Amino acid sequence: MAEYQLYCFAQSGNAYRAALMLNLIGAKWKPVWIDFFGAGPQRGADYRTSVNEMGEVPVLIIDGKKKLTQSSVILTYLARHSGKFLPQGEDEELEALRWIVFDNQKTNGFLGPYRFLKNWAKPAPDEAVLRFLKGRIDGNLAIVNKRLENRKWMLGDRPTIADVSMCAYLFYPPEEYGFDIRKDHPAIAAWLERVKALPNWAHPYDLMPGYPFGTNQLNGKPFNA
Ligand SMILES: N[C@@H](CCC(=O)N[C@@H](CS)C(=O)NCC(=O)O)C(=O)O
Repeated sequence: MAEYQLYCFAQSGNAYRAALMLNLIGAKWKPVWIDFFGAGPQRGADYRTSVNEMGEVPVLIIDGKKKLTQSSVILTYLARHSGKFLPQGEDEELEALRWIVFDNQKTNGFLGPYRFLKNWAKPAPDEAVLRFLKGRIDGNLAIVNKRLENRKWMLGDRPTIADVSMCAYLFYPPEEYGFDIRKDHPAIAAWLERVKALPNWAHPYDLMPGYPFGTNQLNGKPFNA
């Protein structure tokens, strides 16, 4: 089986999609810690030339040769190559893509910036900005909750990459948001329990270095690259 390296950091839900998928398919992989909040290499010219021209994580390196970026692309590649969490047939593929795009833009696309502004942005954000984002988050999560009221998984009766993508920011602690997604959206809460029960599931802070904040530790334990 291929060996993988994943450029990531603990607080990144976008990177968590890839880290979780690697774990769920039982891949041999190692995180490469990006000091996103400190030195911020992703903003430098070097990173953009030699790692990712988009200046982002996640970046997946396959067997030291092939490189992929964008969590949706990484999930698609890993599903195709492992045969796991793979949507079957054109209709399911398109349906998975539809929810992954919705997720990237509307659910995690708002949750990510909201959580960043609330916890780490300097200077602190304007309350009106947070209120606007929270309104969008509530509306968009309600759409996902409704979808899950009569389905076990995003596409139906089997977990796929649409689930791995959608859960990206939802396992981070409620204290980091200042609201409890599970309490507000019961169908999402039940689905998150199903995701959590998948073999090899792990919390973002146990998969990617950078927690506690400001360290390169793996959830309080030394991390050896
Ligand atoms: N659509 C991308 C989003 C990736 C993304 O925005 N990653 C953030 C970290 S969570 C990043 O690297 N941002 C670069 C920066 O803000 O400097 C994906 O799904 O991979």
